[in-house]
Amino acid sequence: MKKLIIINGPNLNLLGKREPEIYGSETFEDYFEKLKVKFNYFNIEYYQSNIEGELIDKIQEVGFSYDGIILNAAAYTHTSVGIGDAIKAISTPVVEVHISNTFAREEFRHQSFISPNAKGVILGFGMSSYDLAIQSFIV
Ligand code: CA2
Repeated sequence: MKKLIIINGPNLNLLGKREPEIYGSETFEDYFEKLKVKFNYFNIEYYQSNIEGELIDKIQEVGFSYDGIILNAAAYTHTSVGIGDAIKAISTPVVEVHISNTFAREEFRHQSFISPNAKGVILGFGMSSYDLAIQSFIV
């Protein structure tokens, strides 16, 4: 069974609780339960942190043994050389995910330190972006 992990960055613990017009009204924990049922042929874990170094630690921890990382680094996407370097250093493929279409938003969200070393990028499909990213591991 393929082992995947969804890693969410800062403030994504607020999903379903704040700004529903941008990010929807479902908590990630509730959505994650549905994903586990739908993709029951994958072993899928979930990790969230608001702390850049903790995200890097987790990427290093799983990055040589898991089959895939689905990463929404949230605001660190646009700022973190450290997370970008971590993704470059590991062997597990990373699919970058965003709930919103970052290219339809402010200019500073058009830059990503993740994309150059990601296997692919899925953005703008709401929470379904995670679903689509998991589907990319069906081969
Ligand atoms: O669209 C995405 O998934 C983002 O990664 C979300 C980040 C944003 O900085 C990126 O540019 C695009 C922000 C996550 C904040 O999540 C919240 C959720 C609910 C309420 C407030 C913030």
